[in-house]
Amino acid sequence: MKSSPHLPLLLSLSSAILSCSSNKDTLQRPNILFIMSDDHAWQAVSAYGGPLKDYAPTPNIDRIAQNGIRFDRCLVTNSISGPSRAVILTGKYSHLNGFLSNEAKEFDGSQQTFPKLLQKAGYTTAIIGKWHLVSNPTGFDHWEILPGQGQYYNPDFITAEGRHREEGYVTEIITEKCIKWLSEVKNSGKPFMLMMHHKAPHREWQPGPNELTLYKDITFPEPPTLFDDYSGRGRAEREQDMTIAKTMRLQEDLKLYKDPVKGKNVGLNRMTPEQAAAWDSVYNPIIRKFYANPPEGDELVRFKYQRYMQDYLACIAAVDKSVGRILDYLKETGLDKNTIVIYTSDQGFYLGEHGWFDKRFMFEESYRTPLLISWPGVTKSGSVNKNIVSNLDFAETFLDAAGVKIPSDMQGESLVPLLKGKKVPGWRKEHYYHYYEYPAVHSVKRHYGISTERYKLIHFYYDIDEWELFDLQSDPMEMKNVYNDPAYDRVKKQLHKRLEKIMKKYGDSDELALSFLPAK
Ligand code: SGN
Ligand code: CA
Repeated sequence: MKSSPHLPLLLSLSSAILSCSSNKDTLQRPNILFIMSDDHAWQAVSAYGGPLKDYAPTPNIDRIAQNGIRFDRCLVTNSISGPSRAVILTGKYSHLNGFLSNEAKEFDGSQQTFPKLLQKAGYTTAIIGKWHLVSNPTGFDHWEILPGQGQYYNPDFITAEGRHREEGYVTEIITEKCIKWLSEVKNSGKPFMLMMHHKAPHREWQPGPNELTLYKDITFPEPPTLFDDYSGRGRAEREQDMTIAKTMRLQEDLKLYKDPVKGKNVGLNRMTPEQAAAWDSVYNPIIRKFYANPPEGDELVRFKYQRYMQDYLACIAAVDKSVGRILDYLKETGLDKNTIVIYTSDQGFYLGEHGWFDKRFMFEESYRTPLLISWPGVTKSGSVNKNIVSNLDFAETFLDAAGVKIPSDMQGESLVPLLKGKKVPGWRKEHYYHYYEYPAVHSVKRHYGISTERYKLIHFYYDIDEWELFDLQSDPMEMKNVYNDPAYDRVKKQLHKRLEKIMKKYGDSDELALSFLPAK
């Protein structure tokens, strides 16, 4: 007997209806487009204002803020890629989801995640782009991921069928793949949840063919703490390995290969001859100029900062175009009317503040991540939210928006009431952080801590056992540890108590942290 051609559609519809509280809800459940880039500092999103906005605006990403809400204090629980992704998927802190650092063996894909729960509730789900969790994705009807960090030019992708290379620039390829997938599922009768995960603007900041010349002659404003000497703080700040001055490499990072003529330029081994020619036509003159009269000392740091910004921001320009392209697609197809769009990054990043690049520390530049959300008919255009929110909240937010029951073991809070513009009495007044990756690249020592609106108490435990306390009101750039200042005794005591309480709340403790370590 031949089955009806409509059978798959009917089946998926009925399963969606069964798993939801009412037929009406099912038909109106919103699509979710989650766009996440890698290492995109909020200082480099023009919707957040700040000095870079006039030099390197992000008009398309800003469209999400114009249509919806800009969250001004979205804090990550562990400022590093794999762990951040695991937290987003599970709605649980690293010590519970098991992916503590980028060096973790693999993400346990058998555990509960929000994509699985959405899938069960009738959503079609996909992830396209950076994954960084080693094991293959679970809970997705479709996945095409970059291996590890991925490559900028002619990247490899891993799918259920295996690994293959594609020609082109990674940001553009991911965008086209996402649009193709949307076009395939948009009439399926099911709501979708798509995670579009860009590799850019991750180190080594290789701009795409269409942005190579964008900022090459621009001089960007320097951050006031570019020449921070870390006085007034402890060993953790002094002993890291992430300064523009010492750590940033002239060749791989800044593309200043000494002998460009011999074809040693970055990425050449993956580039087509045409891509390499376009690359060299931009970089070779820069290289020649640099080695003809190489700057030294502070001037070299200034030069490196400018080169860094030129490439980093050019990578972001491609991400911004990607966001524009996908927003336009939603509009053209009418999907925009019922799609929640989220823009965020796996963490923040230093753009020369404290003399640094990279992330990891519980200081605002890397602890805070951009978060813009629009939800037609729900979010008020151009609104701003100043509550402490977190990537811990994403899973619950998406489940709540989809009308799916939130499991009691998830640890975040649904942002849906905030998206509706409600004042939520009793909203969290503090946030817990825990970073584990040490010894490792960039040498940022292990630490945990608590942040309130005004204060931050940080414990660099185990490796050095040092405490730091910052008053964000009198010291927004976090230049002075006041832990031993008697004027802060009362605050310090209170924060210690609150830290103890919040660790208990989330099931973390010194003992647990130490149990993850090899014996000393
Ligand atoms: C690579 C980078 C580091 C970066 C980590 C983690 N070095 O090792 O600078 O901190 O990734 O980044 S590179 O020379 O290979 O680019 S993360 O965003 O994936 O956590
Ligand atoms: Ca990252």
